[in-house]
Amino acid sequence: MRKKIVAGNWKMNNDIVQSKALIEGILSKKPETTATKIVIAPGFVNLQAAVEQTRDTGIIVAAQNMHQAESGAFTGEVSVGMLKGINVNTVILGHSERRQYFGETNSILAEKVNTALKHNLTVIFCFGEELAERQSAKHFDVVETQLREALFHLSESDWSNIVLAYEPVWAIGTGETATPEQAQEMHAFVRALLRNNVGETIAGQTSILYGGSVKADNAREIFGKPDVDGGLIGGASLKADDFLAIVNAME
Ligand code: G2H
Repeated sequence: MRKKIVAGNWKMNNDIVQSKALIEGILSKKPETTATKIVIAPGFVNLQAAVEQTRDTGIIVAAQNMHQAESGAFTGEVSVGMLKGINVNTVILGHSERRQYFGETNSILAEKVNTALKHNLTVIFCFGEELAERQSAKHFDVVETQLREALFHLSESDWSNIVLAYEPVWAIGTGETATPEQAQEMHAFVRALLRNNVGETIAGQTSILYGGSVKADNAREIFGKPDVDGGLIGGASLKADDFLAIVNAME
């Protein structure tokens, strides 16, 4: 059975006061038990407080990035050991904003994934095509290259710590969402890629999330598709009610 996951990527939003208030809002209204794993990804400086605030609640706290080196002269960066030291065991890697604004390539991401897995982190790995690539019908090739270059060297056991998140760049923060059919088509393509390149077991077990302008009013239809196992939510994860409505849409 694949895990159902709804993850909130807060991006560069929420200071410590806002972060605590948002978590409080989520905790006060979240269903007691849920089949869906709830993940939140606050900014680095708010992670430790978030881990403490969510202890024993079932909510998983993730980082939005980490450096590929284990330590060293990389001013301003955050290492895997720093995350592990505060009990952050999940990291988002490869978000299109990291690729676009911070020059993260598939090969850098392969290194980041290796470092994260070496230290037993779970990786939420983002990928997705840009608008021009979809318009020129290159989206399947682009996605295949992103996955092949960053992930297809992994062993079968490594894959148990990988969650995939398909985020078409043209749908991120734009208000434009892929149709449920477009999401399903790409998720099915990715699952077939996994089947052919990694194996049937991994293809059947790997959760593939959709991300890109998911909102309370479109989540149910997208999540209803057979190869969509949840969502990576940006803007709509910044209000507890909106985020929880999306979690409920997964149930
Ligand atoms: C895509 C998504 C979360 P938004 O980046 O990763 O953001 O839901 O705001 O499009």
